[in-house]
Amino acid sequence: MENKGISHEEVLQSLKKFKKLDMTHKSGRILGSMCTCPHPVGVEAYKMFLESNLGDPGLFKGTQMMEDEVIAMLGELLGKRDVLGHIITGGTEANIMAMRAARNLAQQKKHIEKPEVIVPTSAHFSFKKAADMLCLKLREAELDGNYRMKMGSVEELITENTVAVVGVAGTTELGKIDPIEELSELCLEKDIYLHVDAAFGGFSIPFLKEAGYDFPEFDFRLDGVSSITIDPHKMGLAPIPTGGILFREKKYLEAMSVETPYLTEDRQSTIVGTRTGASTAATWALMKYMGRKGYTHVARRCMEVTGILAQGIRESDFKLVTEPQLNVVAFKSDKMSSEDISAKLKDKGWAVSISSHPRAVRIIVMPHVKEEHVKSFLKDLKELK
Ligand code: 0PR
Repeated sequence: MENKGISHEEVLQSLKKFKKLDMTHKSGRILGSMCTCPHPVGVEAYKMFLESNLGDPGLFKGTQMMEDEVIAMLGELLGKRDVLGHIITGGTEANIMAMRAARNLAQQKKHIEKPEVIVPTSAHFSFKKAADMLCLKLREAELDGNYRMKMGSVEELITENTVAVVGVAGTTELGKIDPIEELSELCLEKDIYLHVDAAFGGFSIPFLKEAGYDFPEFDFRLDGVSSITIDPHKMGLAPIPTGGILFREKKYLEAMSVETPYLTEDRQSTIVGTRTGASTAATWALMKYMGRKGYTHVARRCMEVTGILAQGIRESDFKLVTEPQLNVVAFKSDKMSSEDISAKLKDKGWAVSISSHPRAVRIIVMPHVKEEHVKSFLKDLKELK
């Protein structure tokens, strides 16, 4: 750092140089991301609350009121208005919080030497971080032919050390929805905590159901579901970082709360201490502004563009690895590896990603990916040699 600062103008000039190196969602070229262009209404709300800290909520009573309202709105969307929870940094933090609550609650009932958590092999890698931090053993349940958690495999993995089962509603790699109804019944019968990771699907499945799409139940309408991750910074159009964690009852938050001397609240359950209120403001503003109708329109449009992309793949030399259930399309080729396809597409300016189970090129049709982008992408894809 220099002794004397540079001028405002010079700072801006330099920032623009960095910015030029970044890709933008708006270009339609980012095809492997679960984030998207943040909606301007959310950005405006975010900017208004930059100094608000939900880590000390007594100082920011308005923001706290908004968080309470957002949690109730999210709960209502997911089948139970009187849930408890927080707006946090994203799906990773939400999943860590859920695993921490599950472990602590189980430990309150009886001492478990090495607590275990059952996740599908398709679970997001945030569960590996959670397991490492919380000293949990991850046990991976197999998937069926449709890449959904196999119930028989879950049942086989349950032991007296199982503290939680995780199901995913909108898997990271293929956008699949695990059989949450069956998981809920099983977990109720065995008295095991069930967490649903709907980081991706939470802001689209309920709206698509309203629009007539056929999806199974996956939320608090199922009595066995204890907690749900839902990320406003994915299909909710909120700026990064904005995640959500919801719990069915207060006891889950209490199981991991610590005393917070000298703050305006007595106890805190979140992992992050100083916590931005801007994410809460953005989510509040967007849910009010978009309404069910607005989000239904966005989710339905993504599915329509997904349909166009999937049809284009079917008509090409490439093969879909599975029929899309949400707005994720994965495909491969008999002639080229997925790495080669990705590298060649990169040369043409497209940023796709590669899934690992199975190895395939993976595209997430987020709201910034429009029909014209998909058509131009398919043209480039068909010309690959
Ligand atoms: N749960 C699920 C089902 C997810 O898909 C993700 C992230 C998480 C939890 C973790 O959420 P955070 O990343 O908010 O902590 N899924 C994407 C992924 O890992 C995130 C992503 C977003 C990746 C944008 C790339 C990108 O450009 O693929």
